[in-house]
Amino acid sequence: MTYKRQIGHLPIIPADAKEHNVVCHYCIVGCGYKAYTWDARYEGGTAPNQNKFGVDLSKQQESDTGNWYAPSMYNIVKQNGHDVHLVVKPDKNCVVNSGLGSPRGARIAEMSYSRQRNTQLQRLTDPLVWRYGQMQPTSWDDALDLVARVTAAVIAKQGEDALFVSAYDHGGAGGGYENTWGTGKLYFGAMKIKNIRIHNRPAYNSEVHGTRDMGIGELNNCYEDAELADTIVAVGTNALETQTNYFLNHWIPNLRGSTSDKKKAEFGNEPVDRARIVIVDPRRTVTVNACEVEAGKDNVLHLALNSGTDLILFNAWFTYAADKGWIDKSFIQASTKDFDKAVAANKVSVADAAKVTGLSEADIVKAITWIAEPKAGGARRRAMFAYEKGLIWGNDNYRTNQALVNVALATGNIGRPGGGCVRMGGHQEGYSRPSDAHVGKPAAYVDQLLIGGKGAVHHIWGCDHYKTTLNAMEFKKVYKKRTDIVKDAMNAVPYGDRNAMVKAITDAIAKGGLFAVNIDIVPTKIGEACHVVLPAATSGEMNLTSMNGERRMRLTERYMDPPGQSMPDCLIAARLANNLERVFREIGKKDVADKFKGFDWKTEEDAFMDGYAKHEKGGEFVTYARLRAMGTNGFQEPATGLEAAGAVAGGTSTGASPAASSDQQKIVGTKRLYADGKFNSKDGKASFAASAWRGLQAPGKQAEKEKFRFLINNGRTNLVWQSAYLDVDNELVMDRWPYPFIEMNPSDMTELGLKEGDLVEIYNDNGSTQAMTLPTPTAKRKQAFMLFGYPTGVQGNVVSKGVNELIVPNYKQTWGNIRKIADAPEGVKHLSFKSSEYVT
Ligand SMILES: Nc1nc2c(c(=O)[nH]1)N[C@H]1C(S)=C(S)[C@@H](COP(=O)(O)OP(=O)(O)OC[C@H]3O[C@@H](n4cnc5c(=O)[nH]c(N)nc54)[C@H](O)[C@@H]3O)O[C@H]1N2
Ligand SMILES: Nc1nc2c(c(=O)[nH]1)N[C@H]1C(S)=C(S)[C@@H](COP(=O)(O)OP(=O)(O)OC[C@H]3O[C@@H](n4cnc5c(=O)[nH]c(N)nc54)[C@H](O)[C@@H]3O)O[C@H]1N2
Ligand code: SF4
Ligand SMILES: [Mo]
Repeated sequence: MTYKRQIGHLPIIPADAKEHNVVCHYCIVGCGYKAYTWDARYEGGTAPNQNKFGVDLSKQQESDTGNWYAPSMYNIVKQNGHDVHLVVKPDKNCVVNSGLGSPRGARIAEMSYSRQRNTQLQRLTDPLVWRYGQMQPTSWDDALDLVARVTAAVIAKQGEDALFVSAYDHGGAGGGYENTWGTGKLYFGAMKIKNIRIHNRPAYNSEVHGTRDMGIGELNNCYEDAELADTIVAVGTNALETQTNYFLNHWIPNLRGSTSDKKKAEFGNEPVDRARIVIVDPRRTVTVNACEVEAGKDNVLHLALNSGTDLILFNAWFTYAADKGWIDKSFIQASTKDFDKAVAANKVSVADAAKVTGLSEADIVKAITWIAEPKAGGARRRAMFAYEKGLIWGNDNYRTNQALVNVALATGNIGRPGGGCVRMGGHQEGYSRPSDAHVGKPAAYVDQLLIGGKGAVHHIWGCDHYKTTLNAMEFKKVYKKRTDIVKDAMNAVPYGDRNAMVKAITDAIAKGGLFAVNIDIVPTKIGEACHVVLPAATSGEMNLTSMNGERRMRLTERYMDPPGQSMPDCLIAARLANNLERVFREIGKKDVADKFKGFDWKTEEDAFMDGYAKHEKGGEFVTYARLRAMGTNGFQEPATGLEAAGAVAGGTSTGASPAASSDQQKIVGTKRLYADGKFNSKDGKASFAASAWRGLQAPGKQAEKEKFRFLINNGRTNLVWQSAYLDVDNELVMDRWPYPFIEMNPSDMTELGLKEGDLVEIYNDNGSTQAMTLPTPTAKRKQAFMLFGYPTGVQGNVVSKGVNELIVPNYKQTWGNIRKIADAPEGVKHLSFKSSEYVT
């Protein structure tokens, strides 16, 4: 019997099991999986013709066989109303992960809704409305009518600016092209909503305006570039834990020196070495540890800089490379502009950068030497630059992003094999929406407007600000007060009297109340404040498309029924639009009602064909049928044409017209962006940026740093996906982390009288929260690292409201004090506090 999973025997996948393409719906990497389903009344056998693997399972399989699956990859679910066995296992033939799973993706099956096996019974199955003092189930018609009437009444009286929206903009679960189009067409097409924010930041903007404004999209290379690079530069990304199989399947082979054949095939006579890696992170991560073990310490340079000082480091590299002439002059000449201006504006000495960053001058020089010094024989060194939340949610985000791109551009590393200057990524991507130009730049700071009493109705799609926003304590305090005003008013009228109910709600709004609607797959913390909760279907329960960090687009096929009455988000958006149209017509606003036409979709495929296929670059070549045929490898966006099936992938387009083509034709994609040296600007040139250092930029951060003793660095860990929304009732994760950990140096703990597992309070002028101590000998003194977004202790409570001039938040630079609350409680006593570092 597997530990706590209550499985004594796993059924053999029969030869006739249905096979579905699946892309892991968690992180950006988008590993390929296959879902196998078959009737729950039978299983396959050990003979080759009786099982899906076609092998003799009565014999011992080799150690890295693909002919097995783990208990976490198994469940019993409903498919078209019938019980079926479900196995979701990594696909060996997917070029992204080559059969690797991760502690998140390898659990897709057991994290599915199953009444048969009691997994994810927390899932929302019916629309819920606030009725008689609590949330009660109801029909879609009833719930949508209430939402539409209140929303329409508010818009009719106060205009669209009174409708506030929070919505994901990503791919994977709680996203995807279908669902971003559904929500986008509703809020940016039928309406022009201005007070809207994205799931992970308090405004509607880009995380990476910096690179985009230089003419360079942030996902410009392919995963193979990590196998071809001479040097990988990893900034604020803990890739082993957060982009796991990209790291394991594409970085590690190069760091081990096992990609030489690929390099020789690509680069011919250039000297070929195993890769070296520069890691920029104030903290020693397990990624640093893994690189040291796999590449040897001599090939790893960890620059543990002072928090938030990346910008000046990059400017020092840029200055040094320019001085030495370690730059790609012909590329700079042909494809860029403003190089000389940027060199002058960003000039900084290695000595000055060393002072600010706390690094040694020698290490700064060593890094740029690894990045840019020409190889023996004069060949250009190929460097790949990868960054994520340590930069994106860091100090002076816009300019720091630009300062890094400056270095990549100057060294000729964009659009070339073994190069790229890219986001590592968070979720997969899946953005398809009408123009957001009306939102403006800088966009509205939605959280602060809500805190300031603005907004009448709030629609929240698949995000939980109570756990994940900044200044979260203040946000929750005000949000609860405002939504309670509406709840109290709703309690005072009979639910069945719709006119009286809508009047009571709008009167309460006039008194500072806020009417809140949450669309999610499980009950959330912010959902507790809401008046209507609508149940969404998610990946695997609907057909869903998205792309990964190398723009690889695939279709995850529906392999099971959604729980109860839940529906895909795009169809919820469409039904909401239908109801708004009806209500506006009823109240005599025909012109407004007409704007909500065009939402007659019956399926998610209708939403896809209305959105992606019509509006995205190359979308005319992309259909569900073609994606299905292209399996877990799909194609890399943008699509450029079609070719006959059986032709070599990656070839050039035959120019076949999409109309004349059959579903058998393959979609031709784009391996790297900007391979032709042309960028996203009017003249096709990328521009260098002036990005001089200006200290801790966000208002209040410097003062906070001076006032409080500990850096409260924060982020992720391998086992936990995001705010643990699927894990709250799950033993695997909650057993390991009943409380969010806070990594602390053991000497700091001794000073504060703390032992391992003790509960501590973290506090500053923004708020307070709690965590469990995790002694970490490699942690620097006074530098703590806390798990973010956790249900039993929200790190965002102590993050200030300080943002940059484009309203991009700065979660990482947070300072606070720490004090003991209690000895390790019972739920913590069984935990291991051993180091997570490994040695070989
Ligand atoms: N302090 C601090 N704060 C941070 C960060 C940090 O590093 N430090 N990082 C930020 C980042 S990068 C991110 S991405 C955010 C995450 O912030 P959120 O997006 O608010 O957090 P998630 O846990 O990803 O919440 C996703 C919600 O979507 C729901 N969901 C899942 N699938 C579906 C679906 O198919 N349909 C619908 N409708 N809902 C679905 C889940 O149940 C869950 O409630 O946090 C940000 N906040
Ligand atoms: N296991 C797991 N994987 C995930 C997720 C998850 O929840 N769990 N979430 C996904 C999502 S939505 C996202 S956005 C990504 C995030 O992926 P990452 O960005 O890799 O994750 P984080 O842990 O938020 O932050 C990365 C590192 O930034 C460092 N950092 C902090 N301050 C600074 C600084 O001033 N400079 C530099 N250079 N580094 C700094 C932190 O020490 C941390 O090690 O992960 C994705 N993958
Ligand atoms: S690395 Fe990311 S995409 Fe791959 S299995 Fe893990 S969570 Fe899923
Ligand atoms: Mo993210």
